[in-house]
Amino acid sequence: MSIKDVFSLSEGTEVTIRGWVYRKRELRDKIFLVIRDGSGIIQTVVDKSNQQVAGVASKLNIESSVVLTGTVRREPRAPGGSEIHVRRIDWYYVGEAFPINEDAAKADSEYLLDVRHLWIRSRRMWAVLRVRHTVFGAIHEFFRSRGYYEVQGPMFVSAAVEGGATLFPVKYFDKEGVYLTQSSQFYLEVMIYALEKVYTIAPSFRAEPSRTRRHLTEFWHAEAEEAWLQFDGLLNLLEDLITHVVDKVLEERQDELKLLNRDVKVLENVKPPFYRVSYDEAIGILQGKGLKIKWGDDIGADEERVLTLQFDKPILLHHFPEQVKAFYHRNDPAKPETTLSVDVLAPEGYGEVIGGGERIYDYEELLSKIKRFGLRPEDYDWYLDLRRFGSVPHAGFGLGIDRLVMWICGLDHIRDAVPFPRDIRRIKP
Ligand code: NSS
Repeated sequence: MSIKDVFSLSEGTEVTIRGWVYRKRELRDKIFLVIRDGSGIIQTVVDKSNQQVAGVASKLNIESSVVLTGTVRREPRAPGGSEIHVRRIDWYYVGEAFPINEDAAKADSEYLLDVRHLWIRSRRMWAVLRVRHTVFGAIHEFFRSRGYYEVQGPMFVSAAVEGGATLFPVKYFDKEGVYLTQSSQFYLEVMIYALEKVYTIAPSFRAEPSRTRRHLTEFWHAEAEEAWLQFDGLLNLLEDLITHVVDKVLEERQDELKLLNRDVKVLENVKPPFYRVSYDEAIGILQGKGLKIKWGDDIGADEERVLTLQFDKPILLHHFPEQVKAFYHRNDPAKPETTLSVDVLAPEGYGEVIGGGERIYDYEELLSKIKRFGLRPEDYDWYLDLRRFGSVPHAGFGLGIDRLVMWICGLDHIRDAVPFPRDIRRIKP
């Protein structure tokens, strides 16, 4: 049975559990084995008077696998208030001495990345993976309950969505100009003409040349696109999505957040409305804080950090200047030097987790912006086609799921939000 279910059983019940040795302590007359499985951990006790069982127990290493049978005892000093008195060890695999000591390991994050295939078994990774599971589920649930269709775009593509600098070229038979996708957005824009409201959860790839706390070369991207959706509707949608995901994690993952030492107060505060701050206002706030930034500059990680520390909830930062946002963003007719764009910034210094906005739907407007940005219209021929046949106003966004998990779990580095992080130096394990 699952370890987590043992705690609700009454004293004396016989149980069989399967798992791995998490801690081991040997006294004169007893051996304590803390056993973990996918659901949790429990203390078990082997009495040395049972020589056969004690003989096996003393051979077991940290991370040896074991199936054991025993009786449940209430024990206030044991974690969770119950322990198992072992009667039999039904099966075991001793293996070699485990190379990671959890406490010592915390000091060396590069080493932990080298042995990520083993570090996955740590309580920390266990907790993060379970939060991640809930986050992915909550995103699907949110979109499906609101009538969005799940769709899939290709990963091999022929043009940039987010600028050429971070495109990954792929060797694709004898073809030139094949890349890994930076975003499924353009394909989602295609699919709204069949389904109106669509979303996808897929990897996106960016050739990020530097290692930062919040960039990976491969990340998980939740993207949505909706016909007829306009800017205000988009802002409301983003608030609702983030709120739903955070609520779900608070509902299902209290134990995991505690294990990660996450202060949940900030998460409990995540309710609409979020703060709506225009780019112009943000520049004013940042200048007031003494930062050297002027209108037209991009707002990077450092500026986002300063900004988010002023607020106790996520920020919807909107109306970026044309030059800091990709070409497909629709310029605001009321203020054409700016775009109908929005980034969602997570509080506590975390910063951008979502980028989105209204798209240009007019053919001539898109063509002239592609040219103004120095791009080649022929690279975007099918994307332009969408504006030739029954184009509609529409909007959408992309959510970096790993960044969201990083913030929800309160992690220092995005690498710890992902089971197998990929960055410029790391492609293994
Ligand atoms: O570049 S974005 O801001 N926007 C897009 O890709 C749009 N084409 C999405 C859309 O509208 N459908 O990326 C969106 C989010 C961003 O806010 C981050 O949270 C995340 O994707 N992102 C990343 N996460 C991890 N690592 C890297 N390198 C990364 N780049 C973006």
